[in-house]
Amino acid sequence: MRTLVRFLSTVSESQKFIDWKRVRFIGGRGGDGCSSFRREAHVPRGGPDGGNGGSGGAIWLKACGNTRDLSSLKQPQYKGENGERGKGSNCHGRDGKDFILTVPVGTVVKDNGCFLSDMDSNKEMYCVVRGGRGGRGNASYLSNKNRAPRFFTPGSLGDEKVLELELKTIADIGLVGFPNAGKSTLLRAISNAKPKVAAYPFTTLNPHIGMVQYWDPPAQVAVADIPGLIPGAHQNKGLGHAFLRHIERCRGLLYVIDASSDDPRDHYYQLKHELEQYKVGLSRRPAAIVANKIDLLKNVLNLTLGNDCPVCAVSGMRGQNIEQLLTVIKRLAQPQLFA
Ligand SMILES: Nc1nc2c(ncn2[C@@H]2O[C@H](COP(=O)(O)OP(=O)(O)OP(=O)(O)O)[C@@H](O)[C@H]2O)c(=O)[nH]1
Ligand SMILES: [Mg+2]
Repeated sequence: MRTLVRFLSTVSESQKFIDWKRVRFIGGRGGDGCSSFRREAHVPRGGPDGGNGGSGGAIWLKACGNTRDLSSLKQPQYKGENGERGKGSNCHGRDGKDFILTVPVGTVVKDNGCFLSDMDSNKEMYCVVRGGRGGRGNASYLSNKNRAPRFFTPGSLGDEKVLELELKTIADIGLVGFPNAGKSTLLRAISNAKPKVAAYPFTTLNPHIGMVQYWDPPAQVAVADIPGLIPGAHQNKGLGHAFLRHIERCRGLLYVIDASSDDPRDHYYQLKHELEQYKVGLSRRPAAIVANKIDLLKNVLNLTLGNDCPVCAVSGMRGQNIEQLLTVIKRLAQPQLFA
């Protein structure tokens, strides 16, 4: 995970982040069997010696912690290697090589919307299509009834599937908030990630993951920063909808609110509403409100926010109350430690 984070933080914001792809996979064709007879001086009736064809290569997906998104799958179609034909002298054809494509950890494989696999751990492999079987050579048909078979079977075609690959980032905690609320500033303050921070909305265009390190007891918590949501995000307004899937798997959520805005309480309820509209039950995940930018407030006590989850008033920019925020994150990510 550490390498992933170091890798992610070096990726520029402008680079396109591809988290959905439809790809055609075709397994390699099996090699045909061979029809041949042994012909050699002083060996009368040498008999059938046609070898079997090799099997076609399969295509595998491999989850890799160093892969950021699905942009490495550049082609619309991938084909496994064909198996070789069988040859005379009982030579079997070589099997087609398997093809391994790397995808990021958290890739979900679907066939026409039907779930096939969730590649949620590093180095996990999933076979998307198998290659075809090699055909039989005429030597394999030799029997007492037929001492000179001439027939052979052709190799069969490999599987063919058009699959959807969808990346759902894996993190323990997700930061959700309106643009400019200070999500990226907070991620910089608590973790090793370095997302861009600027005073205009939609600075963050791609999800970022930061690792928060704890020492007592030693633990790491992955926190995801996604692009800002706007009202109507669940209907694909702004950048929201496309990125909400990256917080679907989070164990806990942090609603980051700009405490200096006119109605922070309303922001909180709007965010909850967006999450619930996107996926039923998402707004009921264990959560905390992070009231950011308290350095801009004259009196923090006047701050009114939702009363259905804990509130943590911080200033990401000044580093105020960050210790308290770290405790809240730990509690959300690892409730067993605080039971
Ligand atoms: N005064 C003050 N300003 C802050 C604080 N946190 C963030 N900011 C400022 O708010 C602006 C937006 O911060 P970002 O961290 O980029 O906000 P964001 O939520 O990631 O924004 P998007 O990526 O656009 O959704 C920047 O100019 C920050 O310097 C804070 O605690 N106090
Ligand atoms: Mg940001």
